[in-house]
Amino acid sequence: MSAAGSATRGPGTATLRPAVHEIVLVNPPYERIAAGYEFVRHVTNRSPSLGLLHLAALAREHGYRVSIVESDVEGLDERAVVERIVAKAPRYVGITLFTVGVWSAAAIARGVRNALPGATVIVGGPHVSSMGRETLERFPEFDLAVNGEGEWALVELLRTLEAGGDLGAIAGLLWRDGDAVRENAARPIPQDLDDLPMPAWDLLAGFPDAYLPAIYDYPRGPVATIAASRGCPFHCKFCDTSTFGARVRAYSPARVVEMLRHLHERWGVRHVMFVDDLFLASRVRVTEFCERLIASGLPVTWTCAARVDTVKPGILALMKRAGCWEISFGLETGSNALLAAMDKVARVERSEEAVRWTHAAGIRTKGLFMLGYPGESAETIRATRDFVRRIPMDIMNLTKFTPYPGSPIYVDLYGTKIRPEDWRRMNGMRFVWSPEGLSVEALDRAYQRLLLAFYFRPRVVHHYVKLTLRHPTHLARLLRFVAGYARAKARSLASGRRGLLVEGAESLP
Ligand code: B12
Ligand code: SF4
Repeated sequence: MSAAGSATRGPGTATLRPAVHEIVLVNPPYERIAAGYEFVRHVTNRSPSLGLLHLAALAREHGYRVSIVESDVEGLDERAVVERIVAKAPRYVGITLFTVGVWSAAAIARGVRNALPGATVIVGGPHVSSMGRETLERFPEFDLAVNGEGEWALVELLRTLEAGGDLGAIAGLLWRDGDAVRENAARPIPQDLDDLPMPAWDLLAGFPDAYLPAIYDYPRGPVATIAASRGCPFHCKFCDTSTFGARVRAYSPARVVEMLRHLHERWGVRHVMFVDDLFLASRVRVTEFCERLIASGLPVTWTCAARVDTVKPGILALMKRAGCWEISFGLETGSNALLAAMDKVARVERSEEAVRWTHAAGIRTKGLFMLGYPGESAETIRATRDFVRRIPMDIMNLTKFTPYPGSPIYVDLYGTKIRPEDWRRMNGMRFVWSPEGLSVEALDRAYQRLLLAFYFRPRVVHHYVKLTLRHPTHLARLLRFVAGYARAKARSLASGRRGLLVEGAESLP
């Protein structure tokens, strides 16, 4: 099948190609902050899509003109994103897809297609890696989809499109052949990450200041993210590992330090968040990284995520010396029965030991928990509450259990049945499913109570007061949040409304 026949449409194509080599990469809007609650933005996470930064860097290196639209950070809704794209009249539009963003991405693609019938819309990202075929079948707005890691696939695809070559020959591609969706063989997994250029941070509007993580999740800005490795060999049942697969591959420690140096010297970055699934997959690599970072003298702190069974006092002490500020652990629950049901290897006792060791090393700990996993009950919720109150953890992150496509539990719960109507609700902040014996309402109440049980204690409050005073950036964000809340409250009182929600605000099913 030739590229010209399948991926481009309409007779007007040739005249609507003012910039043949331009691609606009889009992180669609995800935030569904109801009108009236906009002040919440002052404290939420504004990290960019690292995937788009990687794609942009390699495409640029191959001669394409690339721009990036970070919708939420730039405050753009779907209509504004379409206007931004149309103004550039690109030949290609690439959209990154999380499950929760599919509908929004489809609305953007529709708008682009209407205004620029010659443009080709390509999608990729975690949702495509698990639901590529279903997504193309359901959303005719998307022309092409790339499965898995996208850097080399995108460059090959753009070249093939321009040469009118054979789409059937591009590994990892899903494409349309008349009414049928064809899925090519998977791409060999790239082994050497050092081959990749540095992420194209210079293409982000307002980088680095506009891209702060959530309040209290970093000591001081500016902040940037890096994925120093890809892949995870474990199979926790709630986790979608379809993009990077089971084999862990990593940048060399020297290259990671080079990235930190670039971020610090070029952009003044003072804190880096490593977003690897398993930063501590290799103790040898992390040891070398820490030693190199210490030797470099760079004044940069960092955070990472680790499994509880990969930390030991020795490596923690070294990480602390190298500037590690916080480690996130997937603790999930205080119930061993639930940990077993999730196919987690570690048990509560090991989690507790890891948190204590990390705390003793002087590194903050963030516990990632979920509520509502199959098997959750009043008893397991109590066990989690007791657990979070007894361990010396600093931040508790509680998500509402969501069976993401691509995770083994999705198949257990839904079989092979696709539930696209749930996709747009899958942001980890809504229960789209509840275990037997517990209603969504009961889970919502338990959710509030668990967070209060952890945070409203003298030790934790004292910790946050200290943190706020030591790092005034948080104080500034907090004050903007409080001022925004006060303004919203005053407006709602003045208009005779009882709540902050502005009428007509979007509500999801
Ligand atoms: C950092 C991170 C975040 C950050 C930044 C998100 C972002 N926009 O990138 C924050 C904290 C904001 C976040 C939030 C959420 N996240 Co998150 N996040 C991650 C994490 C840990 C790393 C992502 C990353 O940077 N990877 C490295 C880069 C290089 O990879 P990448 O972005 O996937 O891009 C590559 C490919 O996907 C592909 N690609 C991507 N886009 C495109 C586009 C085109 C056109 C092409 C051709 C290719 C392509 O090529 C890229 C380069 O190889 C992943 C876990 C993981 N292993 O990926 C979870 C993960 C992506 N998150 C997940 C989820 C569920 C969420 C939330 C919905 C809920 C939650 N858990 O908090 C929210 C809300 C989403 C949102 N955007 O607001 C799931 C996604 C599952 C799904 N099917 O949707 C993941 C996979 C975790 C998991 N294992 O379950 N997340
Ligand atoms: S939760 Fe962490 S350890 Fe488990 S499969 Fe996902 S990335 Fe790997």
